[in-house]
Amino acid sequence: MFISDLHLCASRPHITDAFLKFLSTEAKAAKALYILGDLFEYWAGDDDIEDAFNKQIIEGFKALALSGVSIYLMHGNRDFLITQDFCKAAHIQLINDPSLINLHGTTAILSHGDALCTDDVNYQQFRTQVRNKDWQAQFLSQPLQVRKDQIEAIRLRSEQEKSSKSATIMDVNADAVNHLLRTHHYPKLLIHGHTHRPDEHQLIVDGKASTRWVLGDWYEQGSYLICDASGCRSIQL
Ligand code: LP5
Ligand code: MN
Repeated sequence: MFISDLHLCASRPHITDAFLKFLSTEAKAAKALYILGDLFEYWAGDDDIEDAFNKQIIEGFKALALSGVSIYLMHGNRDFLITQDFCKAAHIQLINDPSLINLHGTTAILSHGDALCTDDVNYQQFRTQVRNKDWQAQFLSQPLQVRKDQIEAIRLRSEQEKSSKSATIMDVNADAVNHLLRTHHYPKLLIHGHTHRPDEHQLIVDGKASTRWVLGDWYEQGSYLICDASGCRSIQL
């Protein structure tokens, strides 16, 4: 099963409830659960695992993992500061963006998707800055509340800037998608989130067919992609 863009936070309790229910019911049937980024509305650092809301989520994952489901997490643009303390507590394995997996004999490439939005030049500059390890070390050296306040300021700025960006600029760039598929020897499947435009796109790159699955967000309602031996399909909760 594949999910992304849950944007979990204490101020959306109905989504938290839906997600915890998903972990204790549907997700138990999976061999593996892949979370392709933006699990949290934002993540300010692993010293926040003591927070009561975060603890609840960690316990949900732990119970699922102990029931025998492998859980994999990829960073999104909002929670790339998640590291081993969170993952160990939640019994989750952190995976790289992008990652290649064997899905019932078919190669799939997994990504959050933000790196494919290359037309969004301002965002890509911001991304380069905040993904820099030295920048992150300096940011994380500040007290938790100072970090949260700075993130709130960035969130405000991001929302302001997004309101003047076109939908096309904020979608994946076709050349970036083709380049990703080409450099990874044309996997049959690309699964990503980030754009909040759930869909199934058929592509031909250099004469080779691929399917690009875009996962939905969990703002209003949960959804997941399930891939079994007969193929992939999207399920609404
Ligand atoms: O997330 P989404 O889909 O709403 O929007 C993204 C891009 N925005 C972001 C910002 C996040 O939403 C909020 C912050 C996450 C916290 C990360 C934690 C650690 C970082 C700490 C920073 C202090 O990712 C948005 C894209 C959109 O996707 C579609 O792809 O358009 O990008 C923006 O709007 C970014 C602006 O274009 C550029 C912002 C420049 C800010 C410059 C200040 C940098 C100095 C930081 C020092 C405190
Ligand atoms: Mn995102």
